[in-house]
Amino acid sequence: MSGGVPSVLLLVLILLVTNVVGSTLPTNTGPSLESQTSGDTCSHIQTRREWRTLSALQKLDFIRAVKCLQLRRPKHSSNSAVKNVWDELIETHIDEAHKAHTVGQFLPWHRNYLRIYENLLRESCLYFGPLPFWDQGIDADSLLPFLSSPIFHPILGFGGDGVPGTYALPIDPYATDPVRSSRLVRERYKGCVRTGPFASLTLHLGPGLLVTDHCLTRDVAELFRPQVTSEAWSNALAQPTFEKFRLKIDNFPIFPDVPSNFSELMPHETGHAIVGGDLTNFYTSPGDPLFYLHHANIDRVWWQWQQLDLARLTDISGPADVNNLNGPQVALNTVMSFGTIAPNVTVGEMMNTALEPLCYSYA
Ligand SMILES: *[C@@H]1O[C@H](CO)[C@@H](O)[C@H](O)[C@H]1NC(C)=O
Ligand SMILES: *[C@@H]1O[C@H](CO)[C@@H](O)[C@H](O)[C@H]1NC(C)=O
Ligand SMILES: [Cu+2]
Repeated sequence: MSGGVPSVLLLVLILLVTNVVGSTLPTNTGPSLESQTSGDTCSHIQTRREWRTLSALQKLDFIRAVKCLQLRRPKHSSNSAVKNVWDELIETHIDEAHKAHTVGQFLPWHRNYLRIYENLLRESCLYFGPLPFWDQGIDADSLLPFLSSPIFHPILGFGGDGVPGTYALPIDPYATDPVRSSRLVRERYKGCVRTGPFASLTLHLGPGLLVTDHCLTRDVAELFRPQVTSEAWSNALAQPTFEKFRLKIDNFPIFPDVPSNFSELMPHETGHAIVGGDLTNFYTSPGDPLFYLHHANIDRVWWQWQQLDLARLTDISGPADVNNLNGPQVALNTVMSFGTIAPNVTVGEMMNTALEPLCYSYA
């Protein structure tokens, strides 16, 4: 290893320099998100990988790029609280939250949200490695505590738990208002993350609909381990229809039915719940960089389920409107929106990852 150290240091230096130089450039310098026609064959397929299969250099380069996004100016947001493109991604998730959860377009919406994120990493921060996912089943199946997972590593991961006593959750003046509530699960904001690359991250939106400058918070919890074991994910994969599949992945409780007993939660919510803090918030969960690794895993399981029978590449269902769960169903031509950060797409464009505009698979 000793012979490799100087070149490792050199590469880290180059990465740091590109980061600093790059941060003075305008945000959108790369090719347009929409340069290809949906449904076209891909000229290149990117493979997404589990975090622990990345090399140390790939991990460091990914973390560099994530930190770079936290310095890039917003693309089009006119909200003065939005200081950078990281905040603008969060703003998009806040604004679209009611149209993207507990509904049939939950999986396709998040598939495009990940694509937007990946494109930003590539175009604005020159990250060309694999988009990583976090297979929580590996950690949940093991006998070790979650905090010993490589995902929480202080250098080659995303830092550790919240530190008690370092964060005071603000009061939500609308806590019981079904529309304006920030949906804060108060006992899950243990404290600020004080280790790792995001120890000094300042989030400018949230938690929830509150607008406060705050640290990244967590409260890593073992309690929900059984709901993210590989068995829990396999149970979803065994479902015969999209309708059954999506309900085995995500069955987000409708406000105000936030359960005190989380044992009924599905793997999607549980992935949020095991990390705690910002990641538990309905609106502002993308403040924690782990959001994207968790959602890439959800997307991977949908991809796996689709691979089992190619007829599933057009199987979509579920209510289109969270306020009318017995109303119209989502369809391939349902349009989904992404705030100021990217153009609309249809559900149909998000079905086959082997075609434009997606062009990826999972290892
Ligand atoms: C939560 O619910 C499950 C089953 O519904 C039950 O087995 C468990 O004891 C409950 N836990 C608590 C803390 O109430
Ligand atoms: C995007 O879709 C939304 C509906 O989800 C619609 O209100 C909006 O006008 C669309 N925007 C564009 C530019 O087509
Ligand atoms: Cu979401």
